[in-house]
Amino acid sequence: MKLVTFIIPLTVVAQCCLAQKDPVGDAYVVDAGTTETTNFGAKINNTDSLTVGRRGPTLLEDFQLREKIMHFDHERIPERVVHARGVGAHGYFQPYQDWSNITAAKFLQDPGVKTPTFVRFSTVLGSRGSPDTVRDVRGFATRFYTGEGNFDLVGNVIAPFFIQDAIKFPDLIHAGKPEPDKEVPQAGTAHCTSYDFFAEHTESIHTVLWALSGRGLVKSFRQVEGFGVHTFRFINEEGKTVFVKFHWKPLQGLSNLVWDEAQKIAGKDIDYHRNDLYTAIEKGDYPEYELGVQIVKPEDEDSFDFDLLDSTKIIPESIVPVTKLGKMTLNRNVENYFSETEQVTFHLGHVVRGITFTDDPLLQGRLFSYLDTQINRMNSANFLQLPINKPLVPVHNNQRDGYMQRNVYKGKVAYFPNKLQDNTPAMANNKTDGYLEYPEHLNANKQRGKGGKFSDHYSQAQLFYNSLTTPEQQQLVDAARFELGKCADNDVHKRMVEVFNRVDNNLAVRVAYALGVPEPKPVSKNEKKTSKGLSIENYPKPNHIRTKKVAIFTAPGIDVSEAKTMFNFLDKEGAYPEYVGFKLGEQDGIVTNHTFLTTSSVLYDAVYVPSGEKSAFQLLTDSVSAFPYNEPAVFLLDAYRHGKPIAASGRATTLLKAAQLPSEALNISTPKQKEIGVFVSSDAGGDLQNLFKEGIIQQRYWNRLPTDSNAEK
Ligand code: HDD
Repeated sequence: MKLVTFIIPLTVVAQCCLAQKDPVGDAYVVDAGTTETTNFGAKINNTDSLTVGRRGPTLLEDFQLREKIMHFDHERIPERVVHARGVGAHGYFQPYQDWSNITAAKFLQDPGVKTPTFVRFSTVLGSRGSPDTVRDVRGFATRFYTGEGNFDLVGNVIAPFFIQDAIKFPDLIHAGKPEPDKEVPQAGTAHCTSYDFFAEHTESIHTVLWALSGRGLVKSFRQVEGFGVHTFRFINEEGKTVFVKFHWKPLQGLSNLVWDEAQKIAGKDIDYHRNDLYTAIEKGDYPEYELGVQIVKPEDEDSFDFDLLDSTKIIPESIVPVTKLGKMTLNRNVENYFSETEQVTFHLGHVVRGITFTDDPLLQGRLFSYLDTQINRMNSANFLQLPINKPLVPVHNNQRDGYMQRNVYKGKVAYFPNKLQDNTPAMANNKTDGYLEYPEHLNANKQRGKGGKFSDHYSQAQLFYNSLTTPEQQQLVDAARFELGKCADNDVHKRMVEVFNRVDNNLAVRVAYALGVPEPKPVSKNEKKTSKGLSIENYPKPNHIRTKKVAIFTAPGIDVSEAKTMFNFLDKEGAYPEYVGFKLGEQDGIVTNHTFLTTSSVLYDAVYVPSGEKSAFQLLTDSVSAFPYNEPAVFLLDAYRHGKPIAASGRATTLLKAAQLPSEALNISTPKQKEIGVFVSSDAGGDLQNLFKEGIIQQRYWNRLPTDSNAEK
C-alpha cells in the first residue's frame, strides 16, 4: 500500500513536466556569433575554392569545396507522395476533466496536465511549392507527446473520405494528381482524370461534395474543423470499450474563401495559409481547437443506416453529438521548417494505451502505408530518433543498428529473453501499463468485397447538400461547373451529371446547364433530410474581431484623424489594421507599409475608406494619372464582390461610386447597412465603428453574391 502512494505522485510529476519540455529539446543549434567549420569540426575560411594560382585549375585536394558541394547536392529528401505542402506549429493539449470512464489514455485524465503537441496542416495534391489556396482537401495531423508515448491523430478538415478501402488509395491519388503525360494541372482536381474516376466510383460522391463546397477552399487553418475520419475504439482500465470518432472544433469559428478570391490569392501570396498561421502565433493570438469525440456504445454498433466501419460516411451530429474532451492551443512557431515540419513522420500506428483501432478497411491499410512511406522519405528505420519524432518518454527495446543510428547501446544483450540482463527490457504488464489490445471476437470467411450498408453511396451526399445554406449550395454548384468545365471530355460531363442527379435533381440541372449537357430528369427522391454540423455558415461565430485584417486607405489629403480613429479602434479590438496607400513611408503621422501594388483586397477581411479633401479623392479615383488600373477602386470592387464588410465616411463615398458599387450599396439607410454590409457615415465615430465591427464578425455578406434563378431556396 505504501509503495502505491509513493508511485502515484511521481507519475503526476512526470506528466506535469511534459508541457515545459520542448520535443525538439537539445537539438537546437545557434550559428549566430560562431566561426565557420567543416562538418568534422575544423575551422575554415571557404569563400574561395583551392586553385593553382589565381586563374588556374581547382584542386581535388579541396576538402572544403567537396564537403560543401556534396552536402548541398543531398539537401533534398523525397516530398510526401500526398500532403507534400504543409505548415507546422507547436502547442499543448489539456483535457477538461478526467475521462478515465471511457479511456485508459492518461493524457485525457488530468486537467492539470498539459501535453505538448505538434500540428501539421497540409494540402493533399500539390507539390511542396504549390499555392496554399487551391481547391483541395486539407490534412490536420496532430502529434500528442504524451507521458505514455506519442499519439498521432492523422486527420483531415473534411469529415468523410473518398474511398472505403485502402487498396483504392493509389487509384484515387493517381486520378487527382496532375495528369501523367504532361504533368498538369498542379494541385487541384479540375481536370478529366479526377472526374473520370469519380463518375465511375460513386462511393466518392459524398466526399466530392464536401470538397466542392467551402470546405475545399480553406481561408485559414485557424478556422478549420478537423476529423479523425475513421471510427476508433477507446478502452478503459476495466477493458470496457466504446467506438469514437474524433473531431477538432476551432474556437476561432469557421470560414472559407470564395473561388475568385482563392485564385487571386494564389498569385498575390502563394504562402497565404502559412503566413496567416505564423503571424497569428507570432502576435500571441494563439489558435485554439477543442478536441471532441462522438461516442457510440458497442451495443449500438449496428443501429445506424450506415456502417461505422465505412469511412465514406459520417455520424451526423444530429444523431450523436460531439462530447468535448479538452482543448489544444497552438502557441509556438517552428524554428526550422525542414527539421520540424518536413521531418515530422506521422503514423496512424502511433497509439497509446486506451486508444485502439477498428476493422475499418481504410484504417487498416493506412497502418501499413504510413510506416512504409516514412522509411522511404527518411531513408532509415531510425526515423523516430529525429528530434521532432522522438517521444518525450525513454525508449527501450532490442532494435539495433540501421542507417544513421544515433544511440550508443551499452552492453552485449540485444535479445529477449535473457538472463545476462535480468530479462530486461522487461515485458510490460498489459493490466497496469502495457498497451491494451481489444480482444475482438471474429468469425467470418476470408473474402474480397463489402456490400451491405457500404453500398449506399447517396444518402449522406444528400444529407450534406441539403444541410448547406443557399449561398453555400451556390458555391458548390459553381465549383462543379468550374472543375468539370476544365475537363474537355463531354462524356465525363454527362456521367458526372448523372451522379449529381442521383443526389439531387436541382443540383444536376444547374451543373448540366453550364456544361451544355441535356437537363436530366429526376431519377431518385431527395427526402430533404438535414443535419447540424455540416454548414460552415451555421457554425458559431466568435463575437470578437481579433486577427481580422482590415485595410484603411490613405492618400495625400486624407483625413488623418479619421484614419487614426478607426485604426486605433480596430487595433484595440485585436484586429490587424493596415494602411494601404500610393507609397511607403510616413506621412502626417501615418505609416504606410503597403501600397496598392504590393497588397490586394483579397488579402484583407474588410476595408475602411476615411473621408478627406477633394484632392485625395481625385487621386484615389483618377484612373489615369494616379494609377494605370485605378487600383483603389478595383480594391473596393473586389471587396464588395467577395462579400466583405466595407466602411466609408464623408467624402469617401465618391470612391465607392468610382468603384461602381451597385446603387443598393450607395443609397443606404441604417437598417439596410446591416443587410448589405456597406457602412457609410459622416465620420469614423462610434456608430460606424460598432456597425463595422458587427460586419467583420459576420465575415461575409453572401446576399451580394449572385445566385442562380432556378436555385431551390
Ligand atoms: Fe493519408 C499523409 C490524412 C487516407 C497514405 N494522410 C497524410 C497526411 C494526412 C493524411 C493529414 C499528412 C501527414 C503529415 O502532415 O505529415 N490520409 C489522411 C486521412 C485519410 C487518409 C484523414 C483517410 C481517412 N492516406 C490514406 C490512405 C493511405 C494514405 C487510405 C494509403 C493507403 N497518407 C498516406 C501516406 C502519407 C499520407 C502515403 C504521405 C506522407 C506521409 O504519409 O507521411 O502514407
